[in-house]
Amino acid sequence: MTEQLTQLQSLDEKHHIHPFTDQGDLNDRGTRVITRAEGVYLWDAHGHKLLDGMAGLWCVNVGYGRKELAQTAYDQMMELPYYNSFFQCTTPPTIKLAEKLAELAPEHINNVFFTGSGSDSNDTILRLVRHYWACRGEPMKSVIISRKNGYHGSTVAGASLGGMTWMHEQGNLPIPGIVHIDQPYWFGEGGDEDPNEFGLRVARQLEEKILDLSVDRVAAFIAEPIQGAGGVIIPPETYWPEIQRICDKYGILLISDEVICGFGRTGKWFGADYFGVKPDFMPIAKGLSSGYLPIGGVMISDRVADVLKNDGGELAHGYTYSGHPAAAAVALKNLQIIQDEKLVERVEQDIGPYLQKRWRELGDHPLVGEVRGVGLIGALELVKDKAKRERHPGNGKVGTLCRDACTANGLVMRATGDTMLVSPPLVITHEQVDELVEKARKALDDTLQAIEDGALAED
Ligand code: PXG
Repeated sequence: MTEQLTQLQSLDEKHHIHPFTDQGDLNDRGTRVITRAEGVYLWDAHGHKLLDGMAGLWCVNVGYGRKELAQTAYDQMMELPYYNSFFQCTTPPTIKLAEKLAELAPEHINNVFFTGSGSDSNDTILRLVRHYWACRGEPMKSVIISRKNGYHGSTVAGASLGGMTWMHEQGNLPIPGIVHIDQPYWFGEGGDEDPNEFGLRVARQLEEKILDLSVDRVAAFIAEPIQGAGGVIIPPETYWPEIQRICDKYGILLISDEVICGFGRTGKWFGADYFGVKPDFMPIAKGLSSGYLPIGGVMISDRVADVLKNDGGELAHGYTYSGHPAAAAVALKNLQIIQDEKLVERVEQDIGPYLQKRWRELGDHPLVGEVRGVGLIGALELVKDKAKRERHPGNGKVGTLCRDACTANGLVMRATGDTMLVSPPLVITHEQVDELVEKARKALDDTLQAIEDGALAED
């Protein structure tokens, strides 16, 4: 395999531009080629086994190696591999998936527009939100308020709605009509304020921004129930109820980005259910098909769908792969597995509490300044001084050290700056949670040792 691997790495270097990757750095190290997977484990081309603490990219909810999903794709491709949902057509699995999603979503949400990914979903939402207000005779209502350090995808609207300034720097973003308020990140930005007071204060920035811009210009507010890529940021308890109050008071649409939180991650079907909020739009993707085939969607509340369906005329929007039959059939089967195996209930009542209990034990490690999590999602803040919540020098260097130590110890964990993140498949067992936590602790020890050996010295 080594010779074959060297050849693959050289071809990769020549021909493949990777997403979210420093290509020079990658080529120096050589691409890690993942060759197979089963359950919660991955194997790379060297034959190294890794516990996938990230479920791919927060998406392989039912775990790897599900033969039923492969069989469903095969059967659907033999029957009808492709047809579209344009021009008064569609396919049976597309319709059945729409019905299933309406059953699973909160009661007031009964319609879906299909896309190919989470980014497509947020681009779609930007257009639908503005179209909705135009249909209501208020075309001036077009500004969408979003949050700094939010992640809503990588396309033009997705990256603009997102609040990652380092992404905005490439491609002249954000586009006009999108403004950002602060995130509810108490550990990083709350200072000495009580977390609940901090939560209220940052939520009220929404109200200030609406009044500042004038209500007649504001169309919607978008946020992830729990920020994922930004660092598993779980808002204080006071935050979401206040956001809901403000959206209700000013009649602006609420968009709950469920691309990560959806399909069981928090122990509820959707993050909106977990926080008890009532969104008008929910972008979905990832866990919808557990990543077996690419598919996304926009779930739409009845009050918005009624306007779009009755007063919207022809919808001038759609993708070749909107409602793709093979992807829809696989998504439907995936949802069936989640229901049959009671994976959402399992996250709420069994494996979620167990992961949270074991994960919190890492709080006693000298490097860890905060441990937090909900359901099967967790974060560790790596710090120099716990009491002061002070970071190590190097701007994310400790996170990178720890991530590499995890990989060396057979665990995939993601680092956002100096915040370590996990989001394992929903099927992870108790023994595998023990393995995850033990490997994470070993990686923390190795990271601390590296710091003591001078790994940050040049900073
Ligand atoms: N919304 C949210 C909340 C997401 O997390 C998207 C939209 C975009 O989805 P697509 O399918 O277009 O990627 C996402 C995606 C990371 C990472 O490193 C996170 C995502 C994607 C890639 C990497 O944490 N989230």
